[in-house]
Amino acid sequence: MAIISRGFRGRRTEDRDRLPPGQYEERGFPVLSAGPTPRVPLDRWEFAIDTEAERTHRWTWDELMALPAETPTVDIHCVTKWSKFDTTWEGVSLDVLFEDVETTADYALVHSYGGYTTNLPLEDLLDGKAWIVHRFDGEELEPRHGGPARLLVPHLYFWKSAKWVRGIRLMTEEWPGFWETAGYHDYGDPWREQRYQGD
Ligand SMILES: Nc1nc2c(c(=O)[nH]1)N[C@H]1C(S)=C(S)[C@@H](COP(=O)(O)O)O[C@H]1N2
Ligand SMILES: [Mo]
Repeated sequence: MAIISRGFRGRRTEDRDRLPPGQYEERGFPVLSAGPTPRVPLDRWEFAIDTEAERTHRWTWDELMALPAETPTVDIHCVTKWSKFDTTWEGVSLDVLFEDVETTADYALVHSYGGYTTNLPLEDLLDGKAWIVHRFDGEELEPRHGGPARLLVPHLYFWKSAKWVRGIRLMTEEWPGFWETAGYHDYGDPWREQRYQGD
């Protein structure tokens, strides 16, 4: 029995292969917030994409909820060295939100209620790589973890997954966000251990 289920679940060596360099596996869910948790009532919540041509695409909470949702299960990696395997989320793929957005911009600056920002190439938000999530582990996303909704970009260090997400500004040049301005890496690939500028 045990042997069969191990065959399905993957061997321990495979679990080790899921850990990027310098990371350890965390079973809890630490909270890392650079400031207080902003509270935004859902009837005043909105998400917006602003293009480099000054066009704005907006969604209210109800409009976001009416879009087709996905339930990604992903590993997440924080630059403070914890990784968490098989986290389960529910939310809207950025591919859905970008469907009608016309842009030639290469960069995105994500901004949050509360003022947090983070930058990444636009292509890292597309093709099934990123979501606006509002549920975690089958429950409403807790405010301290970014509720009502946060960005989820699991292939980059978790500081790119902006909590309390409010919008995305598209830009022709890269503009560093909060941690990137403080010396963290502009891209932040955990597999290449891009923690700080120059890594
Ligand atoms: N708005 C906002 N988003 C944020 C942060 C923050 O301070 N403010 N911290 C980032 C960092 S460094 C990490 S590791 C994750 C932590 O998410 P968690 O608190 O849900 O674990 O959120 C990221 N998103
Ligand atoms: Mo982090």
